[in-house]
Amino acid sequence: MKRIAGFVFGLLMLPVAADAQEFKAGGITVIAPWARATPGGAKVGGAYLELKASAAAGDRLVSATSTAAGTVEIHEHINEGGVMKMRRVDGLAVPGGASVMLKPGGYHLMLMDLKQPLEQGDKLQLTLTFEKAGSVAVEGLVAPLGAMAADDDAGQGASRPGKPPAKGGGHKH
Ligand SMILES: [Cu+2]
Repeated sequence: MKRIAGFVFGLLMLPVAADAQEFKAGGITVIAPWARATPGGAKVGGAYLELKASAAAGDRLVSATSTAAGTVEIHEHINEGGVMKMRRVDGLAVPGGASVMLKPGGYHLMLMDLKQPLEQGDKLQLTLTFEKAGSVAVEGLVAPLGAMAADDDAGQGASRPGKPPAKGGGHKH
Protein backbone atom coordinates (compact mmCIF):
# COMPACT_ATOMS: atom_id res chain seq x y z
CA MET A 1 0.00 0.00 0.00
CA LYS A 2 2.80 2.37 0.84
CA ARG A 3 4.30 2.05 -2.60
CA ILE A 4 1.00 2.69 -4.33
CA ALA A 5 0.30 5.75 -2.22
CA GLY A 6 3.74 7.09 -2.99
CA PHE A 7 3.22 6.53 -6.68
CA VAL A 8 -0.10 8.36 -6.74
CA PHE A 9 1.34 11.21 -4.72
CA GLY A 10 4.21 11.48 -7.18
CA LEU A 11 1.79 11.75 -10.09
CA LEU A 12 -0.17 14.48 -8.36
CA MET A 13 2.95 16.46 -7.62
CA LEU A 14 4.29 16.36 -11.16
CA PRO A 15 2.32 19.22 -12.71
CA VAL A 16 3.20 21.48 -9.80
CA ALA A 17 6.89 20.79 -10.22
CA ALA A 18 6.67 21.38 -13.96
CA ASP A 19 4.92 24.70 -13.43
CA ALA A 20 7.38 26.02 -10.90
CA GLN A 21 9.38 28.31 -13.11
CA GLU A 22 12.74 29.61 -12.03
CA PHE A 23 14.64 32.61 -13.29
CA LYS A 24 18.21 33.43 -12.39
CA ALA A 25 20.15 36.66 -12.11
CA GLY A 26 23.53 36.62 -10.42
CA GLY A 27 23.13 34.83 -7.11
CA ILE A 28 19.37 35.35 -7.09
CA THR A 29 16.76 32.83 -8.16
CA VAL A 30 13.19 33.99 -8.74
CA ILE A 31 10.78 31.12 -8.25
CA ALA A 32 7.22 30.66 -9.51
CA PRO A 33 5.90 34.19 -9.99
CA TRP A 34 2.13 34.56 -10.02
CA ALA A 35 -0.53 37.19 -9.71
CA ARG A 36 -4.13 37.18 -8.66
CA ALA A 37 -6.85 37.89 -11.16
CA THR A 38 -8.48 41.28 -10.68
CA PRO A 39 -12.15 42.18 -10.86
CA GLY A 40 -13.18 44.37 -13.78
CA GLY A 41 -12.36 48.00 -13.22
CA ALA A 42 -9.71 47.34 -10.59
CA LYS A 43 -6.65 49.44 -11.19
CA VAL A 44 -4.32 47.54 -8.90
CA GLY A 45 -3.39 43.93 -8.33
CA GLY A 46 -0.93 41.81 -6.38
CA ALA A 47 1.93 39.70 -7.66
CA TYR A 48 3.84 37.13 -5.65
CA LEU A 49 6.96 35.02 -5.94
CA GLU A 50 9.84 33.54 -4.02
CA LEU A 51 13.34 35.01 -3.97
CA LYS A 52 16.32 32.87 -3.11
CA ALA A 53 19.88 34.05 -2.69
CA SER A 54 22.89 31.80 -2.98
CA ALA A 55 24.96 31.49 0.18
CA ALA A 56 27.63 33.85 -1.10
CA ALA A 57 25.39 36.43 -2.71
CA GLY A 58 22.88 38.21 -0.58
CA ASP A 59 21.09 40.89 -2.53
CA ARG A 60 18.26 43.35 -2.39
CA LEU A 61 15.22 43.75 -4.59
CA VAL A 62 15.02 47.47 -5.27
CA SER A 63 12.34 47.85 -7.92
CA ALA A 64 10.06 46.11 -10.37
CA THR A 65 8.14 46.90 -13.51
CA SER A 66 5.47 45.10 -15.50
CA THR A 67 4.11 45.45 -18.99
CA ALA A 68 0.65 45.09 -17.42
CA ALA A 69 0.95 48.02 -15.06
CA GLY A 70 1.90 51.68 -15.06
CA THR A 71 4.11 51.22 -12.02
CA VAL A 72 4.97 48.46 -9.59
CA GLU A 73 5.64 49.04 -5.91
CA ILE A 74 7.11 46.73 -3.31
CA HIS A 75 4.66 46.48 -0.42
CA GLU A 76 4.57 44.85 2.96
CA HIS A 77 1.72 44.10 5.29
CA ILE A 78 2.04 45.27 8.85
CA ASN A 79 -0.10 44.72 11.88
CA GLU A 80 -0.74 48.12 13.40
CA GLY A 81 -2.62 47.85 16.65
CA GLY A 82 -4.42 44.74 15.44
CA VAL A 83 -5.24 46.25 12.06
CA MET A 84 -3.54 44.94 8.95
CA LYS A 85 -2.24 47.65 6.67
CA MET A 86 0.05 47.63 3.73
CA ARG A 87 2.70 50.13 2.92
CA ARG A 88 5.40 50.71 0.39
CA VAL A 89 8.95 49.72 1.19
CA ASP A 90 12.09 50.94 -0.55
CA GLY A 91 13.48 47.49 -1.07
CA LEU A 92 13.48 43.94 0.11
CA ALA A 93 16.65 42.32 1.41
CA VAL A 94 17.39 38.72 0.52
CA PRO A 95 20.22 37.60 2.81
CA GLY A 96 22.79 35.15 1.47
CA GLY A 97 21.48 31.59 1.68
CA ALA A 98 18.00 32.78 2.56
CA SER A 99 14.64 32.62 0.85
CA VAL A 100 12.03 35.37 0.98
CA MET A 101 8.42 34.68 0.09
CA LEU A 102 6.22 37.33 -1.42
CA LYS A 103 2.72 36.08 -0.73
CA PRO A 104 -0.80 37.22 0.10
CA GLY A 105 -0.77 38.81 3.53
CA GLY A 106 2.96 39.49 3.44
CA TYR A 107 5.38 41.15 1.10
CA HIS A 108 4.00 41.57 -2.38
CA LEU A 109 4.44 43.46 -5.59
CA MET A 110 1.68 45.98 -6.04
CA LEU A 111 0.75 46.42 -9.67
CA MET A 112 -0.51 50.00 -9.98
CA ASP A 113 -2.42 51.56 -12.87
CA LEU A 114 -3.28 48.24 -14.47
CA LYS A 115 -3.71 48.63 -18.21
CA GLN A 116 -6.45 46.00 -18.19
CA PRO A 117 -7.85 43.51 -15.69
CA LEU A 118 -5.62 40.52 -14.96
CA GLU A 119 -7.49 37.47 -16.12
CA GLN A 120 -7.00 33.93 -14.94
CA GLY A 121 -4.59 32.13 -17.22
CA ASP A 122 -3.00 35.32 -18.53
CA LYS A 123 0.76 35.56 -18.58
CA LEU A 124 2.30 38.27 -16.47
CA GLN A 125 5.60 39.85 -17.45
CA LEU A 126 7.67 41.32 -14.68
CA THR A 127 11.14 42.79 -14.61
CA LEU A 128 12.80 42.72 -11.22
CA THR A 129 15.84 44.84 -10.45
CA PHE A 130 18.31 43.86 -7.76
CA GLU A 131 21.05 45.96 -6.24
CA LYS A 132 23.85 43.61 -7.29
CA ALA A 133 22.36 41.13 -9.74
CA GLY A 134 20.80 43.80 -11.94
CA SER A 135 17.57 43.24 -13.83
CA VAL A 136 15.89 39.98 -14.68
CA ALA A 137 12.75 39.43 -16.73
CA VAL A 138 10.38 36.82 -15.32
CA GLU A 139 7.05 35.47 -16.44
CA GLY A 140 4.23 34.31 -14.22
CA LEU A 141 0.67 33.12 -14.49
CA VAL A 142 -2.49 34.81 -13.33
CA ALA A 143 -4.33 32.68 -10.77
CA PRO A 144 -8.09 32.90 -10.07
CA LEU A 145 -9.65 35.85 -8.34
CA GLY A 146 -9.00 35.66 -4.62
CA ALA A 147 -6.55 32.79 -4.91
CA MET A 148 -4.92 31.92 -1.59
CA ALA A 149 -6.91 34.46 0.32
CA ALA A 150 -10.17 34.40 2.17
CA ASP A 151 -11.47 37.87 1.38
CA ASP A 152 -11.06 40.22 -1.52
CA ASP A 153 -10.20 43.82 -0.91
CA ALA A 154 -7.45 43.73 -3.50
CA GLY A 155 -6.11 47.12 -4.25
CA GLN A 156 -8.17 49.19 -1.88
CA GLY A 157 -5.07 49.78 0.15
CA ALA A 158 -7.28 50.36 3.14
CA SER A 159 -7.54 48.51 6.36
CA ARG A 160 -10.76 47.04 7.61
CA PRO A 161 -11.31 48.25 11.12
CA GLY A 162 -12.66 45.64 13.43
CA LYS A 163 -11.52 42.80 11.28
CA PRO A 164 -9.44 40.41 13.34
CA PRO A 165 -5.96 39.85 11.95
CA ALA A 166 -5.88 36.48 10.29
CA LYS A 167 -2.86 34.29 10.55
CA GLY A 168 -1.21 32.83 7.51
CA GLY A 169 -2.52 34.96 4.69
CA GLY A 170 -6.03 35.75 5.74
CA HIS A 171 -5.51 39.27 4.56
CA LYS A 172 -4.93 39.88 0.92
CA HIS A 173 -2.10 40.90 -1.38
CU1 LIG B 1 -0.11 46.33 -1.72
